[in-house]
Amino acid sequence: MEPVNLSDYESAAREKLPLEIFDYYAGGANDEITVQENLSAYSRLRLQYRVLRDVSQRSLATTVLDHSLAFPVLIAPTAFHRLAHPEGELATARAAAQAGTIMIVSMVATTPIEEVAKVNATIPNAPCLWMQIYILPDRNFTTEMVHRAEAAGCGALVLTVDSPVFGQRERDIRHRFHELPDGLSLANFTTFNGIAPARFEFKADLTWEDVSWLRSTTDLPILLKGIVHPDDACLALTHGVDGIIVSNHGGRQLDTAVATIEVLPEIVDAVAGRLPVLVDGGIRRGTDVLKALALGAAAVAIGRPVLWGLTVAGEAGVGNVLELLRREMDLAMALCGCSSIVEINRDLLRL
Ligand code: FNR
Ligand code: LAC
Repeated sequence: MEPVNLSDYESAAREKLPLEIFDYYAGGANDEITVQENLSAYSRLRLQYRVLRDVSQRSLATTVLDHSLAFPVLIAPTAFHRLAHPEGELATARAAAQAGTIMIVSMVATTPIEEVAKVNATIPNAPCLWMQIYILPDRNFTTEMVHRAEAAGCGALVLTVDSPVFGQRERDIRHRFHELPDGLSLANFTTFNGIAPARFEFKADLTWEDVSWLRSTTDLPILLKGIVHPDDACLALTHGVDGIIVSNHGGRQLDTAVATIEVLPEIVDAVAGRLPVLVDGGIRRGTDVLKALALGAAAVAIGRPVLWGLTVAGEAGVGNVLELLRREMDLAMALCGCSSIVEINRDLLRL
């Protein structure tokens, strides 16, 4: 049956993927309480909609850091797209560009950033890509990665800060799923311009000093991804950061971490409009997007649903996942009495 919502895509992907790959994508840390909580926190929120507001003409368009988006849903960085589909990140990039939104390309992609950028550039009026990075213990390699992202035309860097060490993914431990199958590689970690590849390892001594260092290496906007505490949001402000993504890595790092939508309001209040705040984790419905925007998010990002779409039908599958969410959001706006993104505010939520 044709999938009619994002959850149908998950079911279809579960049928199609080898179990260890499905579990790598779907799973999280330890008991996966945060994986669940990211979802259930949205279902606990209730919308108190408005009526009689002429919603015949609606626009979902918005801008984030001066980048225009057709609707406020970005693609969160996720690793290893070629585990889902042979075209991998290239299919995802085409779908994002066609939909008029930004793909945040993972540093641990199975396609080099240059090739993803080349595909993005073939689509008229495509928003630019953003590049997600981890700061590795090897700063030279990290600097090279930043320069490659700049040269490839990426519009921002997304520094993931929730991973000084790797979370305990028990599904992967059970399946002994620790290596990519033959033929796939961490494509950004091959020799480039004579620079030898670094080993992919997290930097356990990562601090705000690394953020300042990264700031000094580039003029690109930098967003910090993985913030859940308002005090860290305030520190981000004093370290020259340009945006925040409230995220707990989809519940894959610290289990029993707070649901992102629950802490979004306090982070929005802490930064008080000085930075755009985005949020990811558990967004599966148009009403979830509306709730996140109502609580002050400039935009949201989705991770796993993109992998399900990619698994089921490559570029078309990712495109349909985005389109289903866009249509649901458009419907939710109409039923809430909102004709444009700026009309979505906290009054819509019964807290
Ligand atoms: C991720 N995520 C992630 N984040 C990141 O900064 N770099 C990465 O390489 C990855 N890789 C990755 C792989 C897989 C399989 C998943 C599911 C997630 C986290 C991702 O960007 C995002 O924070 C969450 O996926 C958002 O939650 P949902 O939408 O999956 O619920
Ligand atoms: C993950 C890493 C790669 O969540 O970010 O699997």
